Amino acid sequence: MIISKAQFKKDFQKKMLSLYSQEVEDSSNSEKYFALGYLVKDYISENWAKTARKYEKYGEKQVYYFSIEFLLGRLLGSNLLNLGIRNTVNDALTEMGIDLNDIEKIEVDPGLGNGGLGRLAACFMDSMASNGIPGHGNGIRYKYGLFQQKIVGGYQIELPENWLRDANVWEVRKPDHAVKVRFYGDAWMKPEEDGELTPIHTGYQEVLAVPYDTPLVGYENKTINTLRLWSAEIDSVDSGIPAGGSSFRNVLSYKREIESISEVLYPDDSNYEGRLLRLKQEYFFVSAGVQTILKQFKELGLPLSEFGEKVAIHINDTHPAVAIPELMRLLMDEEGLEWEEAWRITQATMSYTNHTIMSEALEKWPIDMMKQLLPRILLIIQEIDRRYRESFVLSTDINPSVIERTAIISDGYVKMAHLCIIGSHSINGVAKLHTELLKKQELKEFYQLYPYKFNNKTNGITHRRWLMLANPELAALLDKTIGDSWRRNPQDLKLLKRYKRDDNVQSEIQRIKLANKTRLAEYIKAKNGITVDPNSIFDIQVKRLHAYKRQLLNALHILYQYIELVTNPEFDMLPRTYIFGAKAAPGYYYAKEIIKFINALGEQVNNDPRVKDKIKVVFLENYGVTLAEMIIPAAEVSEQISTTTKEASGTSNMKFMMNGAITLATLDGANVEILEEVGAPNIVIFGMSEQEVLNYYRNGGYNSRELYNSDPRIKAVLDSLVNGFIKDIATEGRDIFMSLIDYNDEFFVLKDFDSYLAAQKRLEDLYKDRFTWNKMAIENISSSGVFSADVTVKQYAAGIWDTRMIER
Ligand code: F58
Repeated sequence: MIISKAQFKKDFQKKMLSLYSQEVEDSSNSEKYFALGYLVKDYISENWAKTARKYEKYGEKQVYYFSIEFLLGRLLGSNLLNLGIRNTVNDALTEMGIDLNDIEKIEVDPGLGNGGLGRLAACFMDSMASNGIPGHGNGIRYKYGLFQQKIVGGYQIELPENWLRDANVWEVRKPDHAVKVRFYGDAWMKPEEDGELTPIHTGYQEVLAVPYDTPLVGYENKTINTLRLWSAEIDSVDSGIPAGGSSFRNVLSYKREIESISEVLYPDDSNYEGRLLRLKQEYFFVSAGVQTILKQFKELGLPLSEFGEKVAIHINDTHPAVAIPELMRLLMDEEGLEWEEAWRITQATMSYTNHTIMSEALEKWPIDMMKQLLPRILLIIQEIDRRYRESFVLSTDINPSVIERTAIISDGYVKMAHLCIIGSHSINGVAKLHTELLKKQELKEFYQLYPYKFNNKTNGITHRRWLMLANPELAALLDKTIGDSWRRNPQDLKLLKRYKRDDNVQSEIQRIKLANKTRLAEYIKAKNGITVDPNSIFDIQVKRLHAYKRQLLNALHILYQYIELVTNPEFDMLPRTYIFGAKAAPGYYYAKEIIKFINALGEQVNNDPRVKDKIKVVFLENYGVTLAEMIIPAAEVSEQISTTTKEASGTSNMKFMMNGAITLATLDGANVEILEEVGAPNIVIFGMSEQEVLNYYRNGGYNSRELYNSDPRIKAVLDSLVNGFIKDIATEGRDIFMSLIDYNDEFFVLKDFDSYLAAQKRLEDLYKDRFTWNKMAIENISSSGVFSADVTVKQYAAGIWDTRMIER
């Protein structure tokens, strides 16, 4: 979009007047944010409506990305950027004496996700719109996002994240598009006189699903797609009112029960009620979404048999898996199709991405719970399962035990990944290694049955948020050095390779990194009261806290250096600042203990004069998208140290690389492909190989106690967890010690310790030679283009969804 500064100023002043009846000069920053936000939304709306009309006119196939999480991050900056008016607006505001950065800071970062999975969905939304792919999101408008994390006395405290307290300028409530979702009741197949069976569902409770639409703005291409998030509301007092009648008290508690469906992200799943609520959430947004998609399709006037040619529904992890039986239900119960035709359409429509091989994360629902909550859906799943089993009756080469293991229903549970694989035409992993592991380990039997369904789509990130917005100085340097084609074609970043030895570019890269580090150092000082030296190495690990991600390995290495510093006069090291950011799931006790350990370690190291500022340990509270935008551009070392085979892909590894950090990594997830792209001299690899890890797991692990007894470094480090050397971790130190020794170190922290130490040393040696280090940084930036989500979504569009790009 093109707009002059003068026009913008006029529009802005007018908006301020109409919203607050006051002049811009008299307004607060918050008022300026809302005025600017609503104005930008006005700018967006024309093309939003036009995009929908254009899709309709050309009969474009639509993709609907179903995800229980969307971690969008703040939208003012990215919308201005993608509209192509950020510079104009910035200049105009500067002339009015207003700093755009101060205004952007007012926006609440909507934390509607846990981590990589939710953020991936958001990156894909940005990339689909930016590449003219007709792709929309479908999810839940949680009233409370992921908890706000506070660190008190070193412990994680969870506070509610009331992100909707002030208005959300981007969303549009569409009550006229509300739909009803049915829960509970009884369902059965009633035999008719003609021998047919009719599905009956009675005594259900109806919940109103009200959509809130958020525009997804494409980068300078006029495409505006839609993210539709559903909110649960009470329909009418007499629909499904519980026994006890409609007294005021009953209505109130009924209302509360209904609204709880879209109240919190990831309810506590340690009890039955919490798990039931999670299943309710899943069916709620899925049913609302599928109903709406079918209704819109019918408005096209095409036969239902063409549904799968006009609609793709993507199931992001198993949380939206009930989309499969739900589409079957609508096609059969509402549209009167036969099973076979409904099944053909459903399979053609659905595709599924797997994000983990951690078996505890593979969803399964007790049959009884599903029968209680979703009786009609269970009947359909049972029929899918029955037909699946039956399809093997005549085949002699399939072992019955394979059928039992791959069936959807067994051992009293409904296995959602199995439902996804059987009910979709495509299943993909999120990095090459991950997909290979699915094929040869976790889903091996399915792969043998349906090899043609399996494919890989390595994750990607949007370079617009993670480079253009997060690191404007680096973006400007790139424009100056290689032109700005990388903005539209991120793979053009490779043009930078030519400059890896260029003194000027090298020193600019170093200067920009220092500026970003200084900015982060100021934030750390303000938030944590810790003084860190921007000239020390900034070594960063930010991600969900999980044992397999091995924040513990990082912390134990710091502890090792600390012990050396205070006991070994010979020991020398470059000054380093270790920065952590991580939330632990509220019920994940061990992860919380590791947070406490890191904080206790920091408290002691940061205040021990013997350390002479060689080490600083910082735990930044409440890690999320906005914080990541400041942290990642300041990183020099990117810690990607998960136990090999456990991290499906990782995506922060790509963000760090794009911002010139050097990756310290195991050969896990997408790290393997980062190595392939950047080349061995430009990354530091350590740790066990995939084969070694798999062999150990097959043979029941290794003997960690032996290692403890034979490696004095490990012994010193572990002993200091339990002998009072690190203060204030009596319980945590003991538990961590036990997890590593008595419970045999499930994630090979000690097994990889030696190799990790050696890698850390190599890294330090590389850093000493600034020419080499800067060259490595440049190689990383210039090799990062293939990890743009633009590349990834185009692969999804061509290989899975069969959609066209209508622009570019
Ligand atoms: C992540 N999964 C993977 N799950 O761990 C990561 O390797 C991958 O890069 C990313 O997906 C994108 O593919 C992930 O973030 C969750 O957040 C779960 C959501 C459901 C509740 C438990 C956490």
